[in-house]
Amino acid sequence: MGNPLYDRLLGIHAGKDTPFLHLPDGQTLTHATFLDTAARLANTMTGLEMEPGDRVAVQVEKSVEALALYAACVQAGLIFLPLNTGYTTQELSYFIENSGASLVVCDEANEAGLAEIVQKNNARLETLNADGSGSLMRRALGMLPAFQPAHRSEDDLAAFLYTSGTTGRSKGAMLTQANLLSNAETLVQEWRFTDDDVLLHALPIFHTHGLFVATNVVLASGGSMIFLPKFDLEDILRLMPQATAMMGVPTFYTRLLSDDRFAQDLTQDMRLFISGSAPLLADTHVQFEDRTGHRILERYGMTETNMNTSNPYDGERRAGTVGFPLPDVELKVTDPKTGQTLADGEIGIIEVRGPNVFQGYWQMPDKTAAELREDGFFITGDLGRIDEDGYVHIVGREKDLIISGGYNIYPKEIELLLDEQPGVLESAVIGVPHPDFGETPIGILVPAPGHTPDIEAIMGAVRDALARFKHPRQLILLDELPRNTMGKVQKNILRDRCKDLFTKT
Ligand code: MLC
Ligand code: AMP
Repeated sequence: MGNPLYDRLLGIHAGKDTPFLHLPDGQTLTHATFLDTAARLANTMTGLEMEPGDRVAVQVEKSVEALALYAACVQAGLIFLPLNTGYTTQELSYFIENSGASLVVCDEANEAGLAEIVQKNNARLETLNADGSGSLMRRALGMLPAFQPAHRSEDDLAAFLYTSGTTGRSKGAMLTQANLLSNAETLVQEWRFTDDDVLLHALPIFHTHGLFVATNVVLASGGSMIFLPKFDLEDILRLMPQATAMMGVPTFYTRLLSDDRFAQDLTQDMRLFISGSAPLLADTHVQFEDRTGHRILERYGMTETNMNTSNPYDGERRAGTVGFPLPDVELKVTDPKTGQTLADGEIGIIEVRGPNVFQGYWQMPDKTAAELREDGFFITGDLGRIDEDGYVHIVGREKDLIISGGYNIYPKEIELLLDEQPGVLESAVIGVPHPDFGETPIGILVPAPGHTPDIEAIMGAVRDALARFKHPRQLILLDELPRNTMGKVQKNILRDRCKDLFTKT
């Protein structure tokens, strides 16, 4: 009997009074206390007749209990499905229905809105609030703080993470225990994490970065984390002297640099700053080194693959590159049309293969086949090249994707909504440079003949349907969209015209 993910990330800490979570109020929770909460939650869920392989959809604020819920799912063999707290009820309906989740956990404030859809899907609804209150923990407190982990193999699924697609439909990326475990253990080695490390954790825990990269690496190494509800500049400046490492999206670094109080004295006990999820501008890398003496280590990953590449810990961390493929990851650059491998230096699509690569999209064999080759290579949709020293450069994206502050936005999803608004003939959503979020979406609307679309009403429809981070920051009317001879909208022309909307000083 065994459960590798539990055994190697959680079980190794059983009964240990070593620190795991330092909270902003100064309180510290030990590994043992954390595992007690996880065991109580695992008992709660099995008591609710959840069985290994069942899905648990979770949309809750970041909290110790929310993290323990992930650990509980690992322990009980349940598939953890974390969801962005910004998603609207409309968006959640799709995830609940598509995943066939048997348990949905939400904040009490969203309970009424979700009740109908949960009932329609024969699921169960429990609540968990930011302060740990709610029906789930009420049940858990009456449970035993010990749980015999469910038997699981490395090939069993551990998590579904939904990621949008170019058609506008979200796809559930299926990740096994081996996918998560292999990557966490590789990263511990690559980034030299030990039980002396204290990670400043300000990322959300509903994505690969904050959940699997940050949390699993700390669990695998036996270190601890300063567990913050979100990125708050004041908290970060106050707590950095107590940390040894931080993982963040580029916005974390630009926000730190925008504050004069952020200087060398705050970073002298830090050994590592890691950036990923979106391109880090070479300029940010250089400014950061000038200010602190530290070179940010940039790495590259995806929901479907966990981490693929990393700049070296010891060697040169090269600005504007994402480093080398991780030791157990194969990476090639291929011709988008033929799929043939290109010579180093040539630009093409990045493909990756390794124990980190997911199993496919839940119940979407066609989409899986389109992106995951039979030989195991995953077609990332990122455009890149490998330079003469072996460093991987990401030079753009073949997929139509906008990354805002580390959150992915697929224009198609917004365009489908804009197209159906009164007075709109068609639309195009593009990403334009933004000083804080890196990129931000804007919408171009072509009015139907003889109509003037009501921009306020359209923004109202957007607000009802889509999470805040996906809202176009501006809607612009245009007589027609530029198209090439094949009739394809030339978004590059639109991007060029609008590139200074938010960055001109
Ligand atoms: C918040 N808002 C955003 C936003 N985050 N809008 C666009 N893009 C975002 N990323 C909204 C808020 O709802 C708010 O709306 C307004 O923008 C301003 O909020 P803020 O207070 O300035 O934002 P903040 O809460 O500080 O969040 C910004 C952030 C956060 C960058 C700190 O988004 C964040 O932690 N991002 C990390 C995302 C992440 O972990 N990605 C990893 C994906 S995994 P209003 O109503 O006030 O206007 C992956 C694989 C890999 O990509 O390689 O890692
Ligand atoms: P997600 O689907 O949210 O996991 O986002 C994955 C995408 O983020 C990748 O396909 C890349 O386009 C992008 N990404 C992640 N890390 C980096 C990085 N260091 N530089 C540039 N893009 C990145």
